[in-house]
Amino acid sequence: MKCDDRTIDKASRKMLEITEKENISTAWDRFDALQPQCGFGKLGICCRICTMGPCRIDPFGEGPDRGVCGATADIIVARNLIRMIAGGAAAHSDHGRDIAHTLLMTAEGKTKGYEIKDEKKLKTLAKELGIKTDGRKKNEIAKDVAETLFAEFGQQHGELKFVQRAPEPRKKIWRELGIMPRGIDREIVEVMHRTHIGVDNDAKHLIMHGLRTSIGDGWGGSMIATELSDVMFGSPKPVRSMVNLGVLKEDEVNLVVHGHEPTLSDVIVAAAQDKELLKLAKDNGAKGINLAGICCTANEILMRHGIHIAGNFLQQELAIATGAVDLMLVDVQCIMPAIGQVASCYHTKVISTSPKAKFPNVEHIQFSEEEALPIAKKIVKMAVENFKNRNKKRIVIPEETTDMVAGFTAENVSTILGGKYRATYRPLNDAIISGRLRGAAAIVGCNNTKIQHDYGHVEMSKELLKNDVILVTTGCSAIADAKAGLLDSEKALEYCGKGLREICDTVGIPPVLHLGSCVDISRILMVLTNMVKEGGLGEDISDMPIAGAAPEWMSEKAVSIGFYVIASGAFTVLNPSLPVLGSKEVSELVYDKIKDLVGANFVFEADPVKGAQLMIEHMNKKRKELKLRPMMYTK
Ligand code: SF4
Ligand code: MSK
Repeated sequence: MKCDDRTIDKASRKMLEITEKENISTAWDRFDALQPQCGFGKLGICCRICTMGPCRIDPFGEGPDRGVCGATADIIVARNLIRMIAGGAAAHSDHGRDIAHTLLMTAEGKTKGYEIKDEKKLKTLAKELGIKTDGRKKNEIAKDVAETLFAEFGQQHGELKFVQRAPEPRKKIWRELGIMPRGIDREIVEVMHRTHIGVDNDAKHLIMHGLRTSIGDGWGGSMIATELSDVMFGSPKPVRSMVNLGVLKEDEVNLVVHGHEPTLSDVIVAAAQDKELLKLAKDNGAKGINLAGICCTANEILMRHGIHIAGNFLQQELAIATGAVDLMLVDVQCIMPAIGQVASCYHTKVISTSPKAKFPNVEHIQFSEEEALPIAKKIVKMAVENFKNRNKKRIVIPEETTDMVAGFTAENVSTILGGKYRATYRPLNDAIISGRLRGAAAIVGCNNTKIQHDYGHVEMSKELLKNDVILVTTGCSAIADAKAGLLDSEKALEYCGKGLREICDTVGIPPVLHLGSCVDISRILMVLTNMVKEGGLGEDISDMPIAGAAPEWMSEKAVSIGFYVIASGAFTVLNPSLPVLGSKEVSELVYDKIKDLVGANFVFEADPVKGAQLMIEHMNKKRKELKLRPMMYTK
């Protein structure tokens, strides 16, 4: 595959020319080398749950139609799919658990380098959770909040606390369908039990439990991660920043953080400003210490500190290939096992830090909250000392950077729209009701070597903006749109329909609002809930002219997200397809019939513009059902 076919991003194209010339293997090369990939795996009809298998079902109906145990394609596909949900929900929820742990240790005075930054949010959360705040110190309140939310993971019966935030009709649907999550971990464990050989052998029954598990992620583990990160590290505010590989600096120490959790990266921000380390950088011939990020760790410190973003998922190896990254610090999730190998071609040190995640050819410095700041300083010092080892002749930093605005939340969107003294979603709802805006859409998720890098996100976003749809985004999708200029509050206006442009111009926001990392899709759930509560757009999320999409998804986390998004009532376009096409029953269920149960379904559409048009059609249908006014400017 040629560089231009691999990515639409100019900076990445330049780096791919370099990796090709230097014979450095990237994800795209490995993808090419793996062709053709296994057709059974793609269709979801390979089972290796027990050692009588692996069993593969013939998709053409000419060979075996069931495994050794008798499992049909429907059973095998459903089991594989909900195991993906369990993997994704576990990743998000364990992230939430780790933040709760940091909060608890901080409240007990056992950490170095942390403080509770948003006391107001802590108190609001405490009230919601029924924890007394009057006359109590913030650490006492924080301890109770952390313990209360810890209990959500192991709860055995009842309903999760944050699930209660959902609109009443939504909760009624979940209760009637028996998919209200009882405990976050409990539902994940039950997926593993049900999918063991010889347990749950009814495809629909399996998928319904997958929905329950995913709700425990979106309205449970992910929401805990978001809420407690805001409490610990501060709630984001709109912030200007820059994106793409051009944020790396030739004359400064470049330290790139990559992964997902904000716990270490947030203290790295402080350590990188340490006077002694800055002096050491100068002594080593560098003008300063430049911090940049990849993937969602990047989004976390972008949202709260405006730290520049070097790139999204498929740019992690390309950042190293600039020859200018002195140290890459990784924690968990979406970190390619290949980075150690790529780094070995350069002077770059890669340091893993999570007790849960080690990588080949990567040095490990274990992170602990008790010693967070000293560990962060040690890592920054290593980056500084590695600056002198650069091979200057091999440094190629693409010049591309784009300005962006990030830092939006469910709370500050209402202040931005309604003003400081009457924070409200009213202007947003009114703009939709009056036909100035068609609706709102969320575009989220990863990059995938099967799809031209960033093309899906950017083209889908542009088509929606043109049709007066306001967008919210997170994760690698946000980074793709930012590189294309869609998060720039002035330049992005040229892509907007007249109605959307009027709103963004008046309020001073970009038409694509960056809400943070993958766990922060929980913020999108709250935006939708607040829109329902504001009134005039129906009684439930599924009544509103809204939609979701993941046009380049690849991870199990994205499957869990997709399921909690449709369970919450949002029609969702996916590319690539879920690995379900080997089962008629599961395909029909997730791509159609599930809407009769939860009011929303998935659609698989490979063309992002067509995908956007499907979302627009869906919004038009909902507008008609709600008897909203005709669109003011666009059809
Ligand atoms: Fe084959 Fe059944 Fe074992 Fe799966 S569980 S590998 S279908 S025998
Ligand atoms: S990092 S899950 S590649 S969005 Fe959250 Fe990006 Fe997808 Fe990872």
